[in-house]
Amino acid sequence: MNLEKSAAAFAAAQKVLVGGVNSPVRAFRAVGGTPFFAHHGQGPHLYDIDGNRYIDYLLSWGPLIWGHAHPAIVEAVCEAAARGTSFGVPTELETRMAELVTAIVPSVEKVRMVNSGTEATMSALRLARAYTGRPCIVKFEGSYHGHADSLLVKAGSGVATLGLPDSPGVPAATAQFTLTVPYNDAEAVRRLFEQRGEEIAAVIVEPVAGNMGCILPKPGFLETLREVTRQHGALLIFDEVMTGFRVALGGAQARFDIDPDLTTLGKVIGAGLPVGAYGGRREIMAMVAPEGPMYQAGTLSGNPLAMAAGVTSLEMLRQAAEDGLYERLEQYGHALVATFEECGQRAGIPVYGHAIGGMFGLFFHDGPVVDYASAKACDTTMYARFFHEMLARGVALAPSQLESGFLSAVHGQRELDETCEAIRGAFAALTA
Ligand code: KE4
Repeated sequence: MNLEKSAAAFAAAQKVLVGGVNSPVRAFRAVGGTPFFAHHGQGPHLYDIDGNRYIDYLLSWGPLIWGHAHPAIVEAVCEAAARGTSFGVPTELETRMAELVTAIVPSVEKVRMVNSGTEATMSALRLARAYTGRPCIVKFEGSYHGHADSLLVKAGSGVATLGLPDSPGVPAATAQFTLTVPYNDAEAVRRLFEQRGEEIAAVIVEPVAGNMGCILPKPGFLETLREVTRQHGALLIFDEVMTGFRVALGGAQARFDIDPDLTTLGKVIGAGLPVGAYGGRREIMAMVAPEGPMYQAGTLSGNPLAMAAGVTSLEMLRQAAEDGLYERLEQYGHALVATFEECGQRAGIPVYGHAIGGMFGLFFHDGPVVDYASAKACDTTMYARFFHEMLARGVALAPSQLESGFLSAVHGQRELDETCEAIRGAFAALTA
């Protein structure tokens, strides 16, 4: 596979961009080799600057549930841009976005738009501390909620991929208020609350963990979080930046029938434009300025281009959900995982996988992956080899075992057949 232009581009990028990238996970450090540089995308395909075409399962790490350059989204963004790119005063597009979010995610009675998932989770934590008057938050080992100081404690995604200790620059005085427990360990959460419940403002959880590979909640795990937080007067925050509008139209909370107190969103609601949001029960959101005393702000929050893209994406999703989109996405994911597992077993290579809605996990691990400990036990060297064998066959997966794969509404039977053929070829190469 020819990657000459990407190699030259990466060399140039590294002279002026830290690590040659604007986000660490894009540097391919976990899988080695040179990251390919995107030239353009079209539907399920991503094209690099050397002219290679990939069936894309990275999809910008989740936002592109309508694939690349969907005509309706491109048209909406162009029309919005022609009217101006930002105003600094309210627009009706922001109201429309909020009406869609609150209609589709009923636990969110009021919402605030921000510009990234990090801003959303950072703001939700501040709000939980303001509302409860308590200092501590609980997160799960291996979960990633963006790079706010309080959340860079035993974090997943790039922090785990790069094997970083908890990031320098986060004062111990801050990190001490972040309590961590293993994902899916409901009893550990119950015990922690028995010991320190009166200090805990909130539990923040990825209801389907997507940042240590894709890991499903065990039966009863989310229900226990809801019961224990309510019992101790703490808030339950569902970080649905990745799962929102992806594992079901109403997100994981609809899928698992849990009502969190606060929800954070991002990715899909911007369809590739910078966006985030946090929202929840009316009386909690009333704490946020200008209604209440908790301050949070943003020059470009509710930006008209991001709102135009997001409103178009959500309105199309509402219709597509009625036509069985999420069931189709999950069937596609299950078929992809089944081929992966069949090939692994036939090759004598331990593999494990699963799919839920429009996301999936492929693990080089013997048996279920249920938490950070089992995710870290995966054969990351084998994953790296698999990643490159798939890339050479025109399929782009996440460049790390500790990330998830994503599907779009425009991945069809042809893409599935080509992907399964590539999986068979990759395993043949792994055992050659
Ligand atoms: P951003 O600040 O990157 O928009 O969102 C942070 C975030 C919050 N919550 C969850 C559950 C997330 O998955 C993320 C970001 N996800 C990573 C992918 N694992 C973004 C990719 C990157 O860091 O470049």
